[in-house]
Amino acid sequence: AELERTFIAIKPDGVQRGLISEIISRFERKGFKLVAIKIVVPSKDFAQKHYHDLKTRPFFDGLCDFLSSGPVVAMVWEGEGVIKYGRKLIGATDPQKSEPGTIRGDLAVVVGRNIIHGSDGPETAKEEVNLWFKPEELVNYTSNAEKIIGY
Ligand code: DAT
Ligand code: MG
Repeated sequence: AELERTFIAIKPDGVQRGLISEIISRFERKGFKLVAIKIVVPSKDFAQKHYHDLKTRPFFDGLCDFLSSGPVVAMVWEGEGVIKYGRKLIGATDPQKSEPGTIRGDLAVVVGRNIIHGSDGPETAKEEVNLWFKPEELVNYTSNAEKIIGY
């Protein structure tokens, strides 16, 4: 089966707070498969491309300044239902409304510093994976675990 992929990024606040391994481990333990990862400081222009859907929002400029303010860990995760379930692992946009047990619910406090990004649907997932990664940066492999996990 053609496996679903999503784009996940640990934003500069998550990186600076030492939450890289905590965040990766939540996706890894769930059973999703990491197929691309790198650490980059995006330019403001790049951040504007990433968040282009939000360009009319009042917080757009501050959001793009923030995303480009430091290192971001960019990843692609693969697995059955990973786009939608990845959003569940992440929790609601505003950490005040994210449930405990979610990444934002457990680890973040305010909406402008919510530590992680995840694609919100199949179209944006494709778009974001293509924006952040070249095709050759995505690794195809079989993990020992995936047959046991069930995909
Ligand atoms: P999400 O990141 O959950 O997909 P989004 O796409 O609506 O949320 O917004 C992108 C980011 O913009 C979000 O992670 C944090 C910031 N943001 C959203 N709403 C905001 C608001 N009302 N004030 C400040 N920042 C906001
Ligand atoms: Mg979004």
